[in-house]
Amino acid sequence: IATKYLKDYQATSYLVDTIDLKFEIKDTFVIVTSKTKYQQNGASNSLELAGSAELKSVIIDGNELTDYKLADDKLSLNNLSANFTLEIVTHVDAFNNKSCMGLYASNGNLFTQCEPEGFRKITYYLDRPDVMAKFTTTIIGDKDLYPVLLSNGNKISEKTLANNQIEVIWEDPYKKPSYLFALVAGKFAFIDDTFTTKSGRKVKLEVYSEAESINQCQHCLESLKRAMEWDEKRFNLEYDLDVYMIVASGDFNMGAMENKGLNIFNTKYVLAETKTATDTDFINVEAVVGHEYFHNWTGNRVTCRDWFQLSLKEGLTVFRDQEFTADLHSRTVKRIQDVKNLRQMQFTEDASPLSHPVRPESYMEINNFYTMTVYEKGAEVVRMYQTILDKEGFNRGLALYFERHDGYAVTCEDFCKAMADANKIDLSQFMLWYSQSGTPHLAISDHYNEATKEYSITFKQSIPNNPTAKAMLIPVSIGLILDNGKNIIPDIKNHNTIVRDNEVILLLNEAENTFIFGGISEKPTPSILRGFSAPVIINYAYDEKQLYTLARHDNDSFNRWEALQSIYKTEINRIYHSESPDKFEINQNITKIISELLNDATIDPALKALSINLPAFAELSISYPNTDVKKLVGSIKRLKSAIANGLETQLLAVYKDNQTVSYDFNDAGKRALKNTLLGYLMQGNNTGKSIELVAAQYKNADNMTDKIGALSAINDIDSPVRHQLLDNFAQEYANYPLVMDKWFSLQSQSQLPDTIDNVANLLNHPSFDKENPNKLYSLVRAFTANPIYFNTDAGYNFIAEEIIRIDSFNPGVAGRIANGFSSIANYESKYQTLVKPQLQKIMAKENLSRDVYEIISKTLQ
Ligand code: DPP
Ligand code: ZN
Repeated sequence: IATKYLKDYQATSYLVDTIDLKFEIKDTFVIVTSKTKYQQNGASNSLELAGSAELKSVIIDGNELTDYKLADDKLSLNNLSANFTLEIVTHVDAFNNKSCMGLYASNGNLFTQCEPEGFRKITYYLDRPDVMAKFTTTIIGDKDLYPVLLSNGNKISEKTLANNQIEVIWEDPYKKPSYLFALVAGKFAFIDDTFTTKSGRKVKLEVYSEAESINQCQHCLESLKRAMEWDEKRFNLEYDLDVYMIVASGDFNMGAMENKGLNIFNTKYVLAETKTATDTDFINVEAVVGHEYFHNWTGNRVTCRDWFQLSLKEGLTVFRDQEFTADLHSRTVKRIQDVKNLRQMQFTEDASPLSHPVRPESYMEINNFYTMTVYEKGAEVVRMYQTILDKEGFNRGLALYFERHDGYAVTCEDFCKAMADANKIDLSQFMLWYSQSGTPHLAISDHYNEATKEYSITFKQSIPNNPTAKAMLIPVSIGLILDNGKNIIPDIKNHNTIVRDNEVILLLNEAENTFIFGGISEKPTPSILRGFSAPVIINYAYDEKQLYTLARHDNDSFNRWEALQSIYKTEINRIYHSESPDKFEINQNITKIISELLNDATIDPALKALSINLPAFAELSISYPNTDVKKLVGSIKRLKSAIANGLETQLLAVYKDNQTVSYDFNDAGKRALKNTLLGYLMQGNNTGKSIELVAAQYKNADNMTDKIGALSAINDIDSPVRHQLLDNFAQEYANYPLVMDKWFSLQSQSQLPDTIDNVANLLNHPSFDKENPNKLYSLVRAFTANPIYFNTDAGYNFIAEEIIRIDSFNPGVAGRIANGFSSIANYESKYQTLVKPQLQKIMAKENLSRDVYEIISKTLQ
């Protein structure tokens, strides 16, 4: 299997002006005719087109070609003129396509997914992002089976043909790469609205879904309007077509797809209604709708030169959607959630054999690089530009980026250069964030000089799993706090610093940097990396008193949360390394500060919930080399139980205080706190009483958040109530596939000993669908995040067998599940010994996909 390299990039020998596509939907297949105008670009007169559909004919300038070369999914054409029109006919086996890539059927409707390389499953073309063309699409289908026929751009004609056929023509006036092409055909209901842009363009907004779920689409439509308004206000970016369509598909590999004017979404990110969706689902729908909408500028109007540059659009667009959520809801809560997610998912990826730079230098299968690193670390990289340049400077850079590159396919350097030029600064060292893999660590030491009243702090940067890495430009936001809790804005003596409003940002740029602050009356406590100003791990030897000072007095709300996390981590570490963990007695300062926090009426309940949430296994495991999985899971659990027992009365009182009478979305914070507390109570000694609480909450719940909260709380408890509630839930929601996904997920996460058998049996549950991506993610992939039961012989075997099964029809999903094996490299060696034969078994599968081959072979190294 060949590896592709960034350094080998070459422009194509021809470029495309226009492509006219015609789709004739037949009973068992689809005939696709593409008419493409090519023009020479350079000296070569040969052309290689990517494709894997059944090729029926090739016509150049009206003459049928018979001696073409077709091999390895490539059509080679030679001795071409400088300009020519190529007509290609293919037959696409859409109805048997289970890969959810290219043109495929889902529940009788047809959808496309072309990013990154699905277009080649439809026709033969220069299927790469730097070839941009104007698309016109004609769709012909049976009026009863396919009353709705959609494609990109504006609809220019619709007519009825003979034999109950309809023909619809769409024209997209904007040049685009093939990965943004989309087609939808089938039976749908829709809801609509309009949005008038700030320059007065009236845009039709339409959300399509199957008729039975159309009443769950309103939140999606409202979210779209909020996104359009926000992008105008925050970034001065306006929508550019007459219509914006979103169509929901129940079979979809990813979250959603930003096809020009015609987004196709996983139902998971469209449907949201209080009875069936949690508060988190509501926020996620809004965020993903925002994300895909924001791609219209960052991705579509300006796209990527090649797939190595994927983060150019994804990192930037994730940053934009994070800001959208932060502006509409709580900024601190959003930041904490994003950082938790980054630490659990991206730091672990970057500490694993699959570690790669934000801009990878090579790949076998680009589908494997839609990763946490490209997306989430990429978003942190974009956020650092804003931290260094300030919002105004960042917006100037973004404006210059669009001014220079609108309508083009560009690189991460082009983005960096726009930021640098618009602000007249040199950002060349910053580019290392795109090329160096691994999470930087900062070893920090400090010194206070009583005589001079100077405080100095020294940072040594390194990337442990990337020892040859060069020193990077790292913005570290810092504050100093005195023993009385006073936050001071220090008088800084170095050049490499930014002082703005209440913020001091130190710009680290060497292997070791020292910063000196003058006029400090006593040895202060440093509040380092405020707001998580860079995606790094800091090591500073805080003593206990300092952590409590930060947790109580830091002006930066993120770092108050962070200090509590450090307090919990210290305690978990004490349990983990204790000779007799059974005799563990909790440090009373912990229960005291949690008690204070819960009593503090000035703190938002959502933030309280996050503040008492302990760090997750995945996040902690990377700081325990050769992790003893059971011991670490047990240590976290022990701390949780100790908190529950130490504060039982108060937890119960606060639980009751946060119950709400009738559902209001704005009470989401209260629900989050209440459900977190229920989880705690369930881990305490008074199980009988807690089970009653769970049962009552489940019974009285008028929303999905509280039902799931009750089920999660009891999910690890071996009680008949757990079974009753799960059964009840399965009956009530049998007809709601997305709700059943939650049910499958809960069971695959359970810490009860029958989990493996149960998960294996659930594959045959009537509500399960062995070919549906959401189902596979919710049961099979979710199981790889169950530390206790996945990391067993039976657990590894189950996942290996599933990967082999799924690889035969959907390599994209199989690859995503295969990612689950990568974290084992960091665990005790017995786990590696156990998993090895399973990985070898996968490698031995006949016709193993590139997707799985790449991931497993790298994991085995
Ligand atoms: N480009 C999509 C997204 O992240 C993924 N296919 O929005
Ligand atoms: Zn995206």
